[in-house]
Amino acid sequence: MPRTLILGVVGSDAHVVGITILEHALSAAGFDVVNLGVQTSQAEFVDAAREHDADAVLVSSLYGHAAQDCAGFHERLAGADLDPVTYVGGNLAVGQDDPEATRERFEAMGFDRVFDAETEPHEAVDALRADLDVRVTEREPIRVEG
Ligand code: B12
Repeated sequence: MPRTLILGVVGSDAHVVGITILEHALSAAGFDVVNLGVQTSQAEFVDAAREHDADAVLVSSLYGHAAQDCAGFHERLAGADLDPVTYVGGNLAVGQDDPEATRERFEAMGFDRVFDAETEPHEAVDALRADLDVRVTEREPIRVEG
């Protein structure tokens, strides 16, 4: 069964390039990706997670206001009786922040994993495969008869 992911940029943030690249990488890796695009509200993430019975919700934020935009997000998911794996990634704080402090802050908010702006798409793919217990099967070599 393919795993279903909800992906979007939260709040008023309009940076679209990162999630577009992530969408392609995750789809190519075999996930069903619902890309909500930019300027997505918490309510839209939660509605999509419910509608698609999502296994994971991936929140992106680049403009530095992720903490405000994500406040209460997990309470909202719990209120809808949903408990997907949640990731947040991008440029999560304003300016030159301490990456470790930022990670701890977002983990304390309930995110299962926190990714910085240096994240390569394959890192998200690897983390999801581990967290969602996706087994990658080697393809059988193509045999040519005769
Ligand atoms: C292009 C750009 C814009 C464009 C966006 C065009 C568009 N529609 O996408 C425009 C000009 C509109 C813009 C506007 C603004 N921008 Co701008 N922008 C950038 C810029 C130069 C590149 C972003 C980008 O496309 N990167 C390429 C992609 C591939 O990388 P990425 O977005 O980082 O995504 C990767 C990773 O972060 C990660 N990732 C991202 N999200 C997630 C989520 C998960 C779950 C995971 C696993 C991984 C992950 O994976 C992605 C793929 O590898 C960055 C600086 C920079 N070099 O990053 C500033 C930058 C993000 N912008 C910034 C700012 C401040 C703004 C504005 C607020 C400026 C202003 N005062 O108006 C506005 C905000 C407008 C808005 N409402 O969003 C700041 C943010 C500062 C901060 N966080 O402290 C930056 C860092 C520039 C800077 N150094 O100051 N911006």
